Amino acid sequence: MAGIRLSITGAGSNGAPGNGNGNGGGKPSPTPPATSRFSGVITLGDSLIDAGNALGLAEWYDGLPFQDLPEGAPTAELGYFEGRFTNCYTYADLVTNKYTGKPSQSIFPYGYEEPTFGIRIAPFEPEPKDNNLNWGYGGAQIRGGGPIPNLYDQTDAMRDAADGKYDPGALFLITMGGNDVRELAPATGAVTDAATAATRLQKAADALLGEIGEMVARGASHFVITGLPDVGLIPRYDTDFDGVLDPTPGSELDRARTATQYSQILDDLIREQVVPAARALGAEVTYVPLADVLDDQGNVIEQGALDRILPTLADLHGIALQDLQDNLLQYQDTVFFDRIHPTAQVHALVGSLIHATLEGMEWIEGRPLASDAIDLSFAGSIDTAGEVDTFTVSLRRGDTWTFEMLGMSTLGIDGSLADPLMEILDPRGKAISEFQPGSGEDSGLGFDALLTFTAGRSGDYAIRASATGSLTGDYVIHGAMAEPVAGTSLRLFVNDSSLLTVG
Ligand SMILES: [Ca+2]
Ligand SMILES: [Ca+2]
Ligand SMILES: [Ca+2]
Repeated sequence: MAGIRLSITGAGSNGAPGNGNGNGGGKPSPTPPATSRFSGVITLGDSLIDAGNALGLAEWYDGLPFQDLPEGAPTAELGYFEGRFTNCYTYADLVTNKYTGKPSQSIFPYGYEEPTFGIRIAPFEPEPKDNNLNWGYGGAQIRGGGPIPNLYDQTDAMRDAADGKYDPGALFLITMGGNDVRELAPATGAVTDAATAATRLQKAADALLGEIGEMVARGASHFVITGLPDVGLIPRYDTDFDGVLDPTPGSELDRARTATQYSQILDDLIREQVVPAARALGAEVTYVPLADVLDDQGNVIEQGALDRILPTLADLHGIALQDLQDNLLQYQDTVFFDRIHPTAQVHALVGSLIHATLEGMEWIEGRPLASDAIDLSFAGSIDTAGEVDTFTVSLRRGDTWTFEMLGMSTLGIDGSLADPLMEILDPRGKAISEFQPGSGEDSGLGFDALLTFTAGRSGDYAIRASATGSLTGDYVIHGAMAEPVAGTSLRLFVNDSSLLTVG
């Protein structure tokens, strides 16, 4: 921005009055949030939320070819992140981290029963007792069989670990059903006819309600249930990789449309039957649709999470929204990490929507600062849980500044911090609490932070950059002054561990 004179006067600690945290950095003290609505977050489901169970299972099977697992094994060699079916944390991890200060934690091999004989493979494994357990497996169905634990198997193991009693203060997050649909409308192999599929999907919905009912009877009282994704959108339906769903009868387009139709049937059953019935049992249930909710005429009556984040993805990738919506298969890399699963960026964006919905807060998606508006930028990294990086800027009273701390939600780069946290101390060392509307730790895109405030006095302000919970990763901070004022000067102090660029 023209008219701003920057002078970088040094690095390291500074003499700002009342600011004893000038050089920040390197104090690992991850703490759960001081006030959390939930005492824990327990996850059940499939590859969208798996935190490493399917990978553990694939490695245990050893001789079993990985392709026998419906999803394939999410190994690090293929770019998957710590057993997730994506390149960083999932939305379940990020919601769990909000409430417990930790991402979701896999439980394999606890409770896993070898399917041929029904014998537990790790009978002496201690019962996991943490408040962030994840029982989900990639490839899992609500009702299906096979070597992958379905919902019954997952709840059986969970019940054993909890000695039959669930924490009434915990949140139970459930994402399931996509694989039940995929089995009925696979990309290759026999497609199940509509009447049979309807019966099977009704049984899946009934099974889901049955398990939730048992969980409620055992003390569970808070649930967040995601609707089904539109399974027909997954690029795998383009089996010949030509970027087009071939329209010949019975071929790719037919299968994808059938998968969309079956997804919608199960989604409707969950929303219209399972959720109200669970509420009638006394449970507090938050339902977050992933795909659009349609009426009988096919009109959208509620946008699903994917449609709500597509404008962001379109903006970030410089694609017209309509073009992206109409040609998702061609632009699949904007949404999908592999040919089935979303990117970690999509997970972060969706996670922030789920979190805002749970909190009953407005979901604020402030766009990043335009590059020509940025007056200064820092890049840094939270390398250990609990680390805080501090940057000091000298501001003049009356000037209005926006600072944004960007991570996975905006940058979408492997290794990006998935939930940045930023605090600003005034020249007296007091945390600023008065920000303009639209400011907050998650007010940027997804979980990225965006704070706009007017400097109440002239002097050195400390920007304290950290992560929510125990996350680590890379970030950038940008600052922009609302209106250029001739003659404004700005001093920057940066701790040694960070890079500084001034633009
Ligand atoms: Ca094709
Ligand atoms: Ca946001
Ligand atoms: Ca945040």
